[in-house]
Amino acid sequence: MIESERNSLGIKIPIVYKDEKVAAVSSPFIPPKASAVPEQSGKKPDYVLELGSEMITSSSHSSGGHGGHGVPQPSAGSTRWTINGKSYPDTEDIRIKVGQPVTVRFINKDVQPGHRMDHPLHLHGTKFQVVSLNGSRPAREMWKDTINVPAGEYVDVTFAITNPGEWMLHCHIIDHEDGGMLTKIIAQ
Ligand SMILES: [Cu+2]
Repeated sequence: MIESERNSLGIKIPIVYKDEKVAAVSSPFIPPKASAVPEQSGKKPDYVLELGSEMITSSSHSSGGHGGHGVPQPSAGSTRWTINGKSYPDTEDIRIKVGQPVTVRFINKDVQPGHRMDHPLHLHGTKFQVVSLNGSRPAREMWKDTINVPAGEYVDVTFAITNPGEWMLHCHIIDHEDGGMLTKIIAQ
């Protein structure tokens, strides 16, 4: 920002330098209270979602047809991105009860030679606790709404949805999302 713009906004920040030694002070950061979902670490997942992809051939394209959903059909030679082998809108909904904690495992099986792909999974409507990275508990309590699932690895997350409705769960890479790596979580 140039000086005149700064003046027009009325911003004045005086910076005074002093040639003095200042004693080190401890950080005012206070770690938040633990809010882990109880009994989730080490629990078997309620849902397992395998992430993958598949090259669309002209035959798979012509046989696929789910027109009427308003979803643009991918063309032959492009990639279909999948959850448990299916692309949205054919992916299976996850139906859960409002307020009930569920654990979902994302397994990234997108490991074909020359096509290893990470998938950053993003959940709408709530945050989730990361309870396992490849079967190991994270070193600290970890809450996110997006978690990268590296090729060949798996991640378990636990969440409870407090607002009823349909919430999207999808890869945050737009091509992957548009190509079908999306499902709905229906909380009732
Ligand atoms: Cu992806």
